[in-house]
Amino acid sequence: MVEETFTAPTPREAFELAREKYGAFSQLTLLRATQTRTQKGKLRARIVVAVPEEDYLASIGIDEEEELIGEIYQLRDQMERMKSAIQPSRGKEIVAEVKTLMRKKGINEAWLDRLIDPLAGESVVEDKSLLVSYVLEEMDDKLKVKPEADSSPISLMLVGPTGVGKTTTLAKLAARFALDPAHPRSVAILNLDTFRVGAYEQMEHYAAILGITHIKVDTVEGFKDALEQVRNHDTVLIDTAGVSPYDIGRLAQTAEFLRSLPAHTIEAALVISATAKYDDIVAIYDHFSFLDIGSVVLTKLDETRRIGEVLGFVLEKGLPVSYVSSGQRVPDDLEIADKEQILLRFVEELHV
Ligand SMILES: Nc1nc2c(ncn2[C@@H]2O[C@H](COP(=O)(O)OP(=O)(O)O)[C@@H](O)[C@H]2O)c(=O)[nH]1
Ligand SMILES: [Mg+2]
Repeated sequence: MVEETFTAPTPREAFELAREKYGAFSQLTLLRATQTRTQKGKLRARIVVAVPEEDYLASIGIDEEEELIGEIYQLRDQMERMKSAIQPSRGKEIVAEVKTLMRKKGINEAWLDRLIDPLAGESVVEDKSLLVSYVLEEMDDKLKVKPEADSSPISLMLVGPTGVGKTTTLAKLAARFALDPAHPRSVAILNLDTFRVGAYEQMEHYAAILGITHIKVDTVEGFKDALEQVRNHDTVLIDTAGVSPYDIGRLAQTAEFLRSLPAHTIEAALVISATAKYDDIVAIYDHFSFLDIGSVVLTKLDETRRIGEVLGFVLEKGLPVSYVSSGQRVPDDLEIADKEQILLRFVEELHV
């Protein structure tokens, strides 16, 4: 019950006011009645009536308010439902957009799918820049680079298709190691590239300038002998024939050389041109898969704007990058692979 006061000239009139307000069916109880006279001498009656609470609340419009609140809640529910109905497709759109962007920049589709698809329904797929950052962070996490051995012996064999820059890279590496002012190394080059006319003579000239050992090898026996001869060198660089992935004869001959390798002492580095397409890179990798590829050398970074294809490849295979080459100049255009630089370059490419 709520107590309410009514005033009128007489108590009866005051009660009638209460009746008027609450209607004939409301359980009104008269609690008190007082009669006063105004200063002008008029009679005033003041009564206090007990009003049932729901009638009182209804009279001050709480009903309407409740209704309104109810409606607001309903609207909110509706909006929530609409939002949750919209969100998955919004996520899907953003996922599609980011995948397209990354694929346009050369990143392998399967790698992206494996990375992004499990994120469905999470808030990261509702924001494009957030999702792009997520992909980049994952690249940063997964990209491996191979640090250069500082004092331990190095035996590196460069393999890869014709024309990717194996011989050029080998010449750069030879100079890098032989002329290192802090730790000059005793470098030997074993030259298995006996197919290309003039290749040996060219390297012989270069080796003479650097004052390093250079041995031509064209049989498996010769290879074993050569390895024996260079035992005292702390750096052995092996150049191989530019084996085209489709040239089985040469590949077999190289494989024969490779089978004669003392296990695990010579690292095979796969030389890949940054201009190559993802599928071609995979085909090349498969052709050299009889070798235990220890690292990847990226060449011709100066010839392309897209490093996404090679980046996608090393990410997919989990192969570390050891060196990057971005020009023909020997020995200048060669650097130890730097993760930040590779990723930074990819990020720059994302924006063009
Ligand atoms: N633009 C550019 N050209 C390169 C790079 N590395 C090698 N080359 C050139 O690619 C061509 C083939 O190089 P070569 O070392 O003979 O390749 P190989 O067949 O794998 O031994 C030569 O003209 C090189 O000068 C590079 O990083 N950038
Ligand atoms: Mg060559």
